[in-house]
Amino acid sequence: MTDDATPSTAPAWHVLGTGSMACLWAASLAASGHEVSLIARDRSRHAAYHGITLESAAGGEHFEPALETRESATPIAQLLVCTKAYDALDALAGIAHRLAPEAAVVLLQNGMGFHDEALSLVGGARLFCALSTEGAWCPAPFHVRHAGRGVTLLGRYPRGPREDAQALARALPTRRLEVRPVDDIEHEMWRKLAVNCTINALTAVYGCPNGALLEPGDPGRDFAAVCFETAAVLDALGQHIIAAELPAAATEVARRTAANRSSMLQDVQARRRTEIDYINGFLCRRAEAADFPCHFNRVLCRRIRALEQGYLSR
Ligand code: NAD
Ligand code: KPL
Repeated sequence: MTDDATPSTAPAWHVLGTGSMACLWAASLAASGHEVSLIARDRSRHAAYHGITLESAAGGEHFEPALETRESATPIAQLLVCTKAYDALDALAGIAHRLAPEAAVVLLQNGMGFHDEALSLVGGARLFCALSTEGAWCPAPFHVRHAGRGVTLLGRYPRGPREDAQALARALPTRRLEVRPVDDIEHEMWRKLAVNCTINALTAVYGCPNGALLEPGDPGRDFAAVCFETAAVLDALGQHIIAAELPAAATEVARRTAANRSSMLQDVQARRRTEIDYINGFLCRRAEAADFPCHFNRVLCRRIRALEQGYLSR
């Protein structure tokens, strides 16, 4: 059963990854009548694969996209990369030789610092980035819960006319997942990075929900300090508007998501590697290159890496 009548001539999608976002998007693409295949890291995922179960407010559904590994020879016309930031380049490099000359490649990761390298990996293909606030998690392999509806901004990287993204959005499951094409996705990436720098690591260090950053006490005091420093760094890096808006924007996100655990706190609590190197770590590298101090963000990076070492090295 599919949502709409997608023409059978539409190019197929490949979704790289088998985690929460990969399953959400692959199932939603299948629901919209697209031909879609998941690409797993290796064959170890195959034994557990009997299709994707998608649970959402509308109930449970089952879809059966093909599952392949990077060794498959099928050319790729449309690729959605759904790995974590730290795996994106390796994953892309493993299948770049399969990209058709005019292929569209969409990177769907939090964080910054790997997109220019991705641009050189995709050669003549068109690179897009997607920033998503959809919420999804997998209680079991290939079983995904669509826990919160959000919006996905989509744009050509580093920038490009909105029409490019509009054309690609027509090949996405927009009846299920809201997609908003934008002209300057890099600007949106900076804007999201700025907010993530102020909320994610701090909530992971204190083990608190986002709203605790707005209350009196140590988390609230540190939130004010990290907002101040992050805005100063962004200003020094030429991101003047984002810098000026950051304190109010970060406060508003913390207020709106007060009861939520940030994605970094969830990673730490589940003893997973975090994306710190692509959030506060990226900001620190840029600040260092500009010879601008970034003390507080550096401390946050050290604290998160120490937490990770406590469980990843065992
Ligand atoms: P996840 O850990 O659930 O899934 C990542 C998947 O990538 C895993 O299945 C892993 O096996 C796979 N992978 C790694 N290397 C690979 C390779 N070489 N080839 C094939 N597969 C490979 O992560 P996720 O929650 O789906 O998040 C993906 C990205 O989306 C992250 O950057 C995250 O921050 C972002 N994001 C997630 C959510 C969410 O609600 N889950 C929301 C917004 C943004
Ligand atoms: O994007 C987020 C995240 O957790 O990664 C915020 C906006 C901080 C919401 O929790």
